[in-house]
Amino acid sequence: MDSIEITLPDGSRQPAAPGTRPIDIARQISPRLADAAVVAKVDGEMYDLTRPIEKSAQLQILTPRDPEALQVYRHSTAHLLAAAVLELYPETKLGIGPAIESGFYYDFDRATPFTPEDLEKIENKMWEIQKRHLPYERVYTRKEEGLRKYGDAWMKCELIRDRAGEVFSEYTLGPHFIDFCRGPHVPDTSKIKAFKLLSIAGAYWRGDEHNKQLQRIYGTAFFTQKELEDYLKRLEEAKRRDHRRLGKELELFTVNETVGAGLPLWLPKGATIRRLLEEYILERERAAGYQHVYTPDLAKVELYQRSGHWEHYKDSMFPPMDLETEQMVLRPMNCPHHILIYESKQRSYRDLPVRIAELGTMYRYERSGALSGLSRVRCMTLNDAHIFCAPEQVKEEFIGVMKLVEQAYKDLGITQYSYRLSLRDPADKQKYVDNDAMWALGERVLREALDALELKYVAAPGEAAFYGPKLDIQLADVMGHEETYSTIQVDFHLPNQFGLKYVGADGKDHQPVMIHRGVISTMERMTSYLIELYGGAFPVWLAPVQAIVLPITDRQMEYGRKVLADLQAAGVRAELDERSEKVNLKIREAQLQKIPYMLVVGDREQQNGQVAVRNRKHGDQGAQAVADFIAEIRGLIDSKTVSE
Ligand code: TSB
Ligand code: ZN
Repeated sequence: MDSIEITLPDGSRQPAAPGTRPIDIARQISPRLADAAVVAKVDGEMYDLTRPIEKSAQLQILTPRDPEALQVYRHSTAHLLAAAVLELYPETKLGIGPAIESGFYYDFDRATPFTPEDLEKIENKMWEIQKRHLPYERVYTRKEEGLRKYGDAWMKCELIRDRAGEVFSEYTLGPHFIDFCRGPHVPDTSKIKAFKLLSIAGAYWRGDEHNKQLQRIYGTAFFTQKELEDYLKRLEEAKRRDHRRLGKELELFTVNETVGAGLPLWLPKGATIRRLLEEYILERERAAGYQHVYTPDLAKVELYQRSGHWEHYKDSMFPPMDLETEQMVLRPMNCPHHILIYESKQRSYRDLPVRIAELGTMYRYERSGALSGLSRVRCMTLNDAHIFCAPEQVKEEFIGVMKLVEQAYKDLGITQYSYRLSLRDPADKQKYVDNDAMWALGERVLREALDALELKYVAAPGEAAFYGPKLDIQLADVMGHEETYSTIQVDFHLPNQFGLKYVGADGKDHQPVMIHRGVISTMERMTSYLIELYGGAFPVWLAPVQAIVLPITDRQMEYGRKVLADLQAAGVRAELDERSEKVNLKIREAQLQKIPYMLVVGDREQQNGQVAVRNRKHGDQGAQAVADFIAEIRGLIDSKTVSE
């Protein structure tokens, strides 16, 4: 064959010699494209720019504008990292080095632990190699030859042995570095312009704790220095706001290994915030016609066999406990208990909608690697409710829940959120109830409600609950990482499983529809979000300590106690710093605790029945009569003002 045909994304075709490389075609199109090119796609497969094309194919040249190009760029930087580590520490054995959402990592087996100083050295070495403009060259090796060549590089040998096929690809980087790798990569190291090594962590080979522990070096890379700097700034900000760090500093919660991972203990100040959230949402729900109940945290396995949790959700449940004659499980969800409450008496169409709500505690076996502070835990309390209604009431109920969500977000100061329509993955029969008509109906109902409210949303296949589609409200952290908070779910499955009924106007039995909904998510996850949103400086109404009285000397201690008593009598959460420390130190510490108001009292304030008000954000506010200050702070509390 003397000529092949290359088809470009615009549909144009051109003849080329076999062995033509994507970069050659890019050059023909324009020098600018060739310059910007990062990697190619040939017949949809990621492909090195310098890899010969041997048969007619579709060709696409990817530039920094394509998200997939960034992955290749980052993975190429991981190779650079591995090459630098081997130059500096030749005894190191290489594991794998993939791109990840936030950058890349490489796993190393080396007896001596890497130190932060090593990271700096490695980074400098990476720049040194980068300047050599070394090509990432794809070569092919036969299996047995590869095994011989990699010798004591045990992880690479394991990967090679696992590979199907006799021949595999590897990539060289200069005369001394070669890595068993599928590719592709950028054409040469001069393409790599901005990267940074970030941290060192332990990781098990192949993620299995029975395997050897390796050292993982994390880094990130961007196409431009500016993007890298922006990212590093956000990373700093994220560290500053990290709820796990603030949770410790502000004494909000703690995690104790003897209790277990993912089982946080709420300290008094964190518990205050939680109680406020709970009281807040219970009151809103009471006003919206919800009935609150209490149900136990566990039940017999049978209950979950009936609901379908056992079939579709078992992997996320704690294993059952054997009792004398029965098996009990910790509940992963509250729905079955609420269903039994609905079922506990006869319901007529006049009773609908029945809205059963509970701050329901549930237990999920989240994998240890996924756990994080309060945001992903194994024991959680959800602001949960199940609405049992007639089919024609679904839309109105949906709108009612949305109103609750909007009001709650306003009161909590949450302004940035997006909607996600979470659908099943029709191919996954294990994870989702198999009933096409039911899924289609649920999706239609949700889309109609979303359209009626004119909400913009993105559809996400594979994110539904096992029993039905849901509308999830997504909040992002400083790094742009999204999690689901509020959720509204339409369910035709559980009412059917439990044979739920109501007597219609026609005197006949009908089946209600169930709406599962959580307005402010779990207390754990919402608290983690609020800690980060406010960087620990909670709005006055949510602050665990709203004001602290700071006597200048022991002389004003008595007066300080009186001010404290007045504040507490007015329902203000206040403290008195009774230590014989300098007032400046007391102010500094109160400031670090992010207490909204510091009330300094000296002789003058005592004589005039005043306090010298200091705001954590705006500083000195001057002296004020105690009663005036109380009226002001009460105003902020009662109006749930979130700005300062
Ligand atoms: C809304 N049965 C429904 C309920 O009626 C239900 O449990 N839905 S859920 O599975 O989506 O969970 C509800 C919410 O709990 C999620 O939207 C999420 O905000 C929160 N959540 C889920 N898992 C965790 C976890 N591991 N840690 C903290 N919060 C979680
Ligand atoms: Zn539910």
